[in-house]
Amino acid sequence: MDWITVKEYEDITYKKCNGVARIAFNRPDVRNAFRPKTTSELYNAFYDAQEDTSIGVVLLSAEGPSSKDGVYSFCSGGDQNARGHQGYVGDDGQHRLNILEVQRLIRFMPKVVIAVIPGWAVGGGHSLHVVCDLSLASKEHAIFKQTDADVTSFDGGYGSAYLAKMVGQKKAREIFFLGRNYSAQDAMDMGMVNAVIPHAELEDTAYEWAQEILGKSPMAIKMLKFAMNLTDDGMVGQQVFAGEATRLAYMTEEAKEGRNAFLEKRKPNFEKKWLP
Ligand code: S0N
Repeated sequence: MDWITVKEYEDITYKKCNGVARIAFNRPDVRNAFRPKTTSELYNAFYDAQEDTSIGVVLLSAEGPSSKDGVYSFCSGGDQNARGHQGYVGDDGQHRLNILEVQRLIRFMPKVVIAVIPGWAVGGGHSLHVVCDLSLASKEHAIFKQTDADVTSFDGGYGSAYLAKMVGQKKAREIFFLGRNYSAQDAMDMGMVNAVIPHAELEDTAYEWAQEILGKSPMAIKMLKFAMNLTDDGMVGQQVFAGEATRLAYMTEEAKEGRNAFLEKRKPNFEKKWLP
C-alpha cells in the first residue's frame, strides 16, 4: 500500500490510498488522549475525507506504541492535563473540546468509518469506537474500558446510550458503572466489535475490509448507513435520510420539469405518472 500523507498535523496523521482515508491519533505517550488541538485536527481531516469523492471508507486508527513503555493505544479519551476547572481549554484560552462534533461527523458522514483498535480504547476513546460503523480490534493488545465515572467526564450520548443499544442495557451499565477491562474477544462476544485480528495483521485487514466495501454501490452503502442510523437519531436521522431522498429526486425528469415550469412561468406538466 502506498499511503500518501494528505496534510501534516501535530496530534494526528492523515493519509490516503486507493479510496481509503486513514486518520490516526498520534500522541502514543499519553495513550492517544485527545486535547482541543486533537479534536479540531480530527474534525478537519474527517471533513476533508467526507468532501473527497474519491474516498469511500475512513479508517480511524492510532500510531504507536508509546516510546516510554511500548504499550499500544487507540485512544484514552479527553486529555486530563488539558482539562481546567471548568472543562477543556484550547490554545486560545477558550473552553472547548468539540469531540461531540467529531462524533457527529463520523455518525452522519455518507461513508463507512472503521475503528481500527490496536490497544487501549478508554473513556471518550471507547465512545469514538462505539460511534464508528465497524470496529476491528487487536487480538493481543486491544483493551476496552470506561473510566468516565472515575474522572467525572461522561458521555451521556452515543458513548453510553447507543452502546446500550449495541450490547444491551445490563452490559452497558456494567461497563460504565464498574469500569472494568475487557479484551478484544470480550468486546466481540458483547457485539461491539466486528472482528478480533492478530495484531500484526490489523492494519492490512482494515485496508482489505475497506477495499471490499469500496466494491459495493456507494449509494446503497450511504442509504443503508443512514437507514440504520435513522431509528436512533430521531428527527435529525430523518433529516439526513430525507436530504438524500431529495438529492435523488432532483435527478428525475419530474423534478427538472418542476423547476423549469417555475422559471418559464408556466404550469408544470408532470405527465401524470403516479407510480405504484
Ligand atoms: C488508558 C489507561 C487505562 C492506561 O493505563 P496504563 O497502561 O497503566 O497507562 P498510564 O500509566 O495510566 O498512562 C500512561 C501515560 O499516559 C498518560 N495518560 C493516559 N491517559 C491519559 C488521559 N486521558 N489524559 C492525560 N494523560 C493520560 C498518563 O498520565 C501517563 O503519563 P506519564 O507517563 O507522564 O505518567 C489509563 O491511562 C487511564 O485510565 N487513562 C485515563 C482515561 C480517562 O479517564 N479518560 C477520560 C474519560 N472521559 C472522557 O474521555 C470524556 C470525553 C469527553 O471529553 C466528552 C465526551 C462526551 C461528552 C462531552 C465530553 C466533554 O468533556 O466535552
